[in-house]
Amino acid sequence: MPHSKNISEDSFDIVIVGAGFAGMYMLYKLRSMGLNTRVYERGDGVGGTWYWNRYPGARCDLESMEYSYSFDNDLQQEWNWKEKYGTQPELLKYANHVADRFDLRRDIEFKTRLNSAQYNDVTGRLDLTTNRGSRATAAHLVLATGNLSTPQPPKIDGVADFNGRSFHTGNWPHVNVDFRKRRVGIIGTGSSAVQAIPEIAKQAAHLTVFQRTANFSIPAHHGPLESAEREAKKARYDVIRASANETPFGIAKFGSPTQSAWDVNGAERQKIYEEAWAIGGQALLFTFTDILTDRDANETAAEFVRERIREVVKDPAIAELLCPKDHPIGTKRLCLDSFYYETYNRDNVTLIDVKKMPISRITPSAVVVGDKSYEIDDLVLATGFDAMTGAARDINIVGEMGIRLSDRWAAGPQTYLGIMVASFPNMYLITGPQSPGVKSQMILSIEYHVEIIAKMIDKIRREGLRTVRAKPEAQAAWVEHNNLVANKTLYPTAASWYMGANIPGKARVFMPYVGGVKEYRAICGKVMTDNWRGFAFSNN
Ligand code: NA7
Repeated sequence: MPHSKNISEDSFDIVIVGAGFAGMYMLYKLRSMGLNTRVYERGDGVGGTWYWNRYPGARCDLESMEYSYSFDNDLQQEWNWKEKYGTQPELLKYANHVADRFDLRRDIEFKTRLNSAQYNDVTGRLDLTTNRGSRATAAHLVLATGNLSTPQPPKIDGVADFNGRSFHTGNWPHVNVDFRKRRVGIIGTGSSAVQAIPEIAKQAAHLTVFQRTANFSIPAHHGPLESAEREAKKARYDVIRASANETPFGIAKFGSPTQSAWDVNGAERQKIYEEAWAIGGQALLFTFTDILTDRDANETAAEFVRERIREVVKDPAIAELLCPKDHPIGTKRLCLDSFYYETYNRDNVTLIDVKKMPISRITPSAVVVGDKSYEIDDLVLATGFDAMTGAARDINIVGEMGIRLSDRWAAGPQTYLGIMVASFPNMYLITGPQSPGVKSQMILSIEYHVEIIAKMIDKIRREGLRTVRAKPEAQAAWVEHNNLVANKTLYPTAASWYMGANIPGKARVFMPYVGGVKEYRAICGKVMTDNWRGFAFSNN
């Protein structure tokens, strides 16, 4: 691993945690400001999500021409996406290309996990320790730790005793996993499973899917990205990037809908849904203004999808099991698939409902549901992540006067704009809770936060200041606003990872900001022009 000449120093201007898309751009930006920056990355390569999630079929659910960096025009012009939705290998290759192109690796310490970060009330710096036993101090700490980066194995008796091969989708081996002639069991039917199941089913002797909650999935209509389309988009890249900022979720392709589901009659509605279905992906959620606010409007879209499931899946009982009925469509992350429902027509695939009768235990060779034992060779855990707060809470973070982040967030995360936490000076989050992050095109939101954080650090340096803090009253008002906005929508009605509902004992609080990217940028813009309203810059 190449190191900069600074590697042996233990005093940095800034330490960044994570070398995914957020950490890499933050490093690039701060280095361009001449700052002594170090990145700690627990993996031995860059790419974050795309470094860890190597399961078969892993790909982004947003189109690559949008889900990519915009900060450097040469970069976006020279890189040629091969497929409409980037596959994990292609996205990882892109991340590596960026690291090489901007010579980022020399400031990244791989296989290094930040264990603790303590604000020192005397020095005004952060004292840091790592899993390698090293110590450092930094004037600023940026958590670029990702929102879906703490894999959660299920809390099922015996899971650790399984004797065959066992994999979590979020921590997949770096070698090809061959499922041929194997009896495979997969637990979970979220986005990761929906992508992995069709691919594993193609190989395995038999695949048993243990489903607790059915999810809505929409065909991606995935395919190669023709060069004519790619070049046409590149020619308009500035327009595409700018218009993304004007949309609810930061996706240029999906602007704000203009009519209610009730502005049209049933036949017209059906036609609009069919057109969205043909486009694929998230299009269905952008058909009407009230899809995510009016339960009845939502139900028209949900039923449209259930009808498609019933058309595809030949066994009516299996089709019904696959039809989600316990949450409004879109209130859990909408899955994108390639032949997911078709997979249940295969002879080598069995769907087991573990809703009424949960998995009781895992033995060394089987998954046990009630009194029935499903013998398997391989176990795939597609059971998700401690989303949005897991990675930060895994680090022992202590702010002013000994305040622990894990205590502060015990009843749910509280941030100002998803960027800072009151009582934690000079510590910044990229796409933290209460920002659009996971409810937007992530890279766009990452770039925006990186630029804001860089401006804050620049101000401190230029003006000879020492610290910036989020004001507690500004944070409280922001959290309240966030909840107010969420409560006007259907989102909080679903037991989703947005709500922390997938982790037993985790506070149930709706975490992302869902007022939209355009609105969020307007608010942040106003904060900045209003002399950084809600932030306190000082000399102490
Ligand atoms: P998700 O979406 O959190 O899905 C996890 C799945 O695992 C979900 O179907 C869960 O069922 C299931 N699960 C978890 N624990 C159990 C137990 N104990 N028994 C049965 N089933 C269980 O994670 P993904 O990795 O698929 O996707 C995460 C995000 O990554 C996704 O939204 C994209 O943004 C990318 P449940 O719904 O809790 O009943």
